[in-house]
Amino acid sequence: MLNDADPGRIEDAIRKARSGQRLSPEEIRMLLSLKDEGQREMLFQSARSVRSAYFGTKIFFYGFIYFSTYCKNDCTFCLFRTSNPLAPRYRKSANLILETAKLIADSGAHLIDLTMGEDPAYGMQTETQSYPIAEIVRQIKTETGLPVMVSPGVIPGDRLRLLMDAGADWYACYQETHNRKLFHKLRPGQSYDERLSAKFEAHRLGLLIEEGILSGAGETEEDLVHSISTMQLLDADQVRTMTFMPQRGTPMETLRPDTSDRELLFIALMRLTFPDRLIPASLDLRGLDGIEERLHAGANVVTSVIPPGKGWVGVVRNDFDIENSNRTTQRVQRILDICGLQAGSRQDYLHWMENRRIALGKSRQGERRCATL
Ligand code: SAM
Ligand code: MD0
Ligand code: SF4
Repeated sequence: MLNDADPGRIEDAIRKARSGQRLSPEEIRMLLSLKDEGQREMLFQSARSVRSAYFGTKIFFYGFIYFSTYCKNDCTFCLFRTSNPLAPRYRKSANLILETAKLIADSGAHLIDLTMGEDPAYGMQTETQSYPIAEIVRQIKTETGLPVMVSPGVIPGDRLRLLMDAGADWYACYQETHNRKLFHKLRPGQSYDERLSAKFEAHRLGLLIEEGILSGAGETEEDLVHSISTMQLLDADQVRTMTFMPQRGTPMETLRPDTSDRELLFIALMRLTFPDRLIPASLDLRGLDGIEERLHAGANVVTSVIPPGKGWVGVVRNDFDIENSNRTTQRVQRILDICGLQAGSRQDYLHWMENRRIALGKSRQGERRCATL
């Protein structure tokens, strides 16, 4: 067993990661179990310098529009699970969605994240063969010109294509864990393989994908090692982790909330493992107060920007730091100033997306060439 308190081994592992070499499961476990403040800071400092090597001081903002909180699933960690009578339920009108998207765009955001529970009301309309989410994507794209991420849950390839044809750029669908047993505890009645292959399919179609896991929801360090390799297998364009927060009226309500220590270590580890990718710092966890430590750990996208006064909710801290305008780009800008960081331009973000698509195109050509061999 490697002695994780041995600074030499930590420096070796960090140096190895920075030179682009893959870390061994032991090294990942060692970095994930750092307790000593000085050693944690060594990891965070290297994550920040890797970030600046690829992104300079540029940070991106994602607006969040959770347009339907109805859901047919019963995830044990989620406030909006179908059998939770305490969940605030709504379906927002297309007009309010569009109005809010324009507000978010005018506030300097780089992308709109359109999220919903797996609400059957937004499924394919058989009689008209129309797909309501695609219509919303098309309108937002036309009105704001911003890149659009869709988080509709698990949907089949033909719907993914309809969303892409309507202008969607990203598909976000988090596995929560890559431990199948834990997955079925967190997402009872759902298929692990279906959820994972939806992301491979989205990539095959040409969408950018975001993978995500929960931290503090019962996973082991071994599970986190497996998550790193699964994220590498997916070649995910954006990777995230969110600290599990207990929700009223859910089976996991009484679990003791975890600190964000593990989330921060995992963010730094993802930065070392995926140096040129996007890694979120979500306002949906500890609000504005939680952003600095996540940027300090190597994140480079501030997500869950929500304008006040429109009755919108978040997913995790559904009504936290919204009506006081703390989830606005203006407030986040102050944190960037403190951290010596700055908001990237729209062009910077589009340029990153273009480069990513080119890289993906090349790797797909490589795969095809191998397949013919
Ligand atoms: N319904 C869609 C789905 O499940 O894919 C989109 C909803 S949104 C992406 C839900 C995400 O928020 C989950 O995948 C999970 O990662 C995160 N989340 C939900 N409840 C949470 C909680 N109590 N603590 C931390 N993260 C949570
Ligand atoms: C966030 N509240 O970015 C949002 C949400 C879903 N694609 C994102 C979890 O934290
Ligand atoms: Fe529904 Fe998504 Fe919540 Fe699961 S995480 S209950 S699919 S909204």
